[in-house]
Amino acid sequence: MSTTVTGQKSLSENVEILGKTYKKDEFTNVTKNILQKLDRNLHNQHCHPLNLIRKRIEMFFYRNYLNKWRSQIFSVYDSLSPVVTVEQNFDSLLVPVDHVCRSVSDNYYINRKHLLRAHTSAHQRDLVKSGLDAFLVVGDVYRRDTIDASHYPVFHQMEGVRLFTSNELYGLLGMHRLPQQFLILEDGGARTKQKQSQHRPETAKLLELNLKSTLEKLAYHLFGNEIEVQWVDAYFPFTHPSWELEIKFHGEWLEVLGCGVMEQEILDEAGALGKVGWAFGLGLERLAMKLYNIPDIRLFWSQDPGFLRQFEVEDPQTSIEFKPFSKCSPCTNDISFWIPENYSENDFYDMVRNIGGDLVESVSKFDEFLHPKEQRTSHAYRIVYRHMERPLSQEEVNVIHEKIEKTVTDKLGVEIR
Ligand code: FA5
Ligand code: MG
Repeated sequence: MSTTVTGQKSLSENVEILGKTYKKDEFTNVTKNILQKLDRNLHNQHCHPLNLIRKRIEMFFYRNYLNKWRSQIFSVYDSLSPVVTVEQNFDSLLVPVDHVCRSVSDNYYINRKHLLRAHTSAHQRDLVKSGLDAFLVVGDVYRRDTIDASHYPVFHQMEGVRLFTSNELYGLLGMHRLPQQFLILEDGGARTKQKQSQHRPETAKLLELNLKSTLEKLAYHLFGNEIEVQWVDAYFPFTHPSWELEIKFHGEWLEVLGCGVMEQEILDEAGALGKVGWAFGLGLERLAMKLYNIPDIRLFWSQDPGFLRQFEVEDPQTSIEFKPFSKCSPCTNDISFWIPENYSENDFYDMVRNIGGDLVESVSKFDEFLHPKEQRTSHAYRIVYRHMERPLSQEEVNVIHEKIEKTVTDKLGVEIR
């Protein structure tokens, strides 16, 4: 027997995920709690807010991007397996072998070859290879991240990719019948802050303008013209140049997507010779929080009818303002301990989430202290517990908190102060 999605613990060497068996190794760090999320498919659940918002976005791309025969150019993939190879998630996207984003402390590895995708970009290369020029991918993604109102270890992304031939791109300026190689510089010009070496400056600029205007129009389509947006320069190994889009949410800037001009090497590798393209990856929860005024990212996982019923509408374009169905007060408990040498903060966050489940609203480090004589370090964390649907008693919280103390002592080798 093996550890299955339903979580029966056993002694075996294998993990079974979505009907396939994987051999565990020293990389394996997927938890039962995380594997249970694979069955949920919130983005495909009728009338779930993540389903409504993805439909709104798809509608935007279907209506506004048509070919000369007036049929839509974008196609949508929403059921690709979240189990991907390290090659798909990182190598195919030119992520350097020693890049920190590959580490076991940031990802959910099934074994050294497989992991739960950390982003929908993991499918870019394969879909381009299959011959597509314009597509959207919707799916659940997994990251060992901090926990707060806008971060959760499982969330949903939508990836968008659009490729252009020379005529398609320069056609945007009304220029047609250009030679195909006009996009690409054969002699490889210089790579600068603004462009890749193979791209003409005009090619890079046109892609940037088309990408940014597409995403700004999408933001106005979702939120209306009053929305405040700003572009921030960014870095991704698979795009250059790259940007992030931020929107104002509750008075603060919230990053909602990353994007950029696709690295030509990826396109060439995928066989899209002579084409250039842009790509973006957006966070569906972040956009839905803004659109429906949902205050906490954990609410998306609620099965409470008080939550789900508010989104039962025929037409995804219907405007909905989420009304909190209860405001139960939180319980706050602190935990502090001396850390051992090989301590990883994300191991601690995972353990807290595993034991406390969705009762854990946030975990934050509020103190770090190096003992001058003993030369050892202590960390202090504040854990906020809150139930979304009913009040929690301090006794109930203490039981969980003590279990956390015991488990981190046993498993992480910390010493409670
Ligand atoms: C990426 O994941 C890139 N793959 C995006 C991309 C695609 C860039 C294509 C270029 C081309 P990033 O790690 O910034 O980038 O995540 C993208 C979005 O996912 C963020 O802007 C945010 O909206 C959302 N996001 C990231 N982490 C979390 C989290 N822990 N919880 C909820 N949403 C998150
Ligand atoms: Mg980012």
